[in-house]
Amino acid sequence: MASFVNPKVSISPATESTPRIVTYDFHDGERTPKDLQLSYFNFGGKAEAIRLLAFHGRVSFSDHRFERHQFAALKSSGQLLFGQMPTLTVKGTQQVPQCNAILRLVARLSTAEPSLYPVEEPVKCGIIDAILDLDSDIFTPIVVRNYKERFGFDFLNDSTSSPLIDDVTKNLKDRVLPQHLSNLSKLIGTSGWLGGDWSTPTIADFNFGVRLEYLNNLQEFDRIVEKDVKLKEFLDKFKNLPSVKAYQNC
Ligand SMILES: N[C@@H](CCC(=O)N[C@@H](CS)C(=O)NCC(=O)O)C(=O)O
Repeated sequence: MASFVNPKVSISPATESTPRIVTYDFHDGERTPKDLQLSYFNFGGKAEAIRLLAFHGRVSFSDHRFERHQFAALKSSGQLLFGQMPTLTVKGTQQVPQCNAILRLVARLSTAEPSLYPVEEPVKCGIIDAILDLDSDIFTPIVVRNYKERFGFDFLNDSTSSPLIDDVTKNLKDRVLPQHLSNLSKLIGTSGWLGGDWSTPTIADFNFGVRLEYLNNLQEFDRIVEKDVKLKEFLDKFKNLPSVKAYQNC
C-alpha cells in the first residue's frame, strides 16, 4: 500500500480559557484548516474517527481540543447547537453537530478516490448508513449505564441500585453485545472492510475502527471484540492503514 504524505501540522497550546488547537494543513485544495474547525474534548472519544477520517481523506482542518471547564463555559454560552460535542464549524459560521453527519460531510469534502462515502452509489451509501446506525444500538446501553442522569435515570446512581447495574453489565456482556458484534462481523467483506467486497475503507470502517477498539478496551467487557477473529483482523487492518499510522506519529 502506498505511503502517506503527511500534512503540515502546527500546535497551539491551551490557555486557561482557550483550547489546544492542532491544525492539519494538506495544501491540496482550496480549503484551509481555518475553514473547518472540529470542536471536542482533549481526548479521542467520539471525535477520533472524525479526526482520522479527515486526516486519511486529506481534508485540512483545525482540531480544537477543549478542557472540561472550557466545555462547560461553551455549553452555557449557548453556542453549541445541541449542547454537545463534537461539532464541526464551517467557515466560522455554519455548525454541524452529530458524529455521523460530520463523518458524511468530511467524506464528501474529501477528494479521496474511491470515495469514502460514494453519494453517486445510493445503495452502497444505504449499507454504510445502516452500519453506522449500528453504533447507537451497540453503544446507547453503555452510555446510559455510564451517564444515567443524562437520560433521566438519575435514581439509578443510588448505591442500592448497584446490583441492578451489575445485572445490566452482565446482560450486555453475555447477550446484547455479542449479538450485535456477531452481526457486524458477518458484514465484513472479502477484502476485510465493512459492508461489502469493496477494496478501500469507508466512513463505516473509520467509525468502527475507532469505536470497536474503545469497546475492546473497556475492562468490564473483557476484550469482547477480539474474541471474534474477523473483527480482530478488521481492527488490525484498520490500525495498519498508512494514514492511521501516520496520524498516530504526528
Ligand atoms: N449524538 C451525539 C452525541 C454526542 C455526545 O454524546 N457528546 C458528549 C461527549 S462524547 C457530550 O457532549 N457530553 C457533554 C454533555 O452532554 O453535556 C453524536 O453522535 O455526536
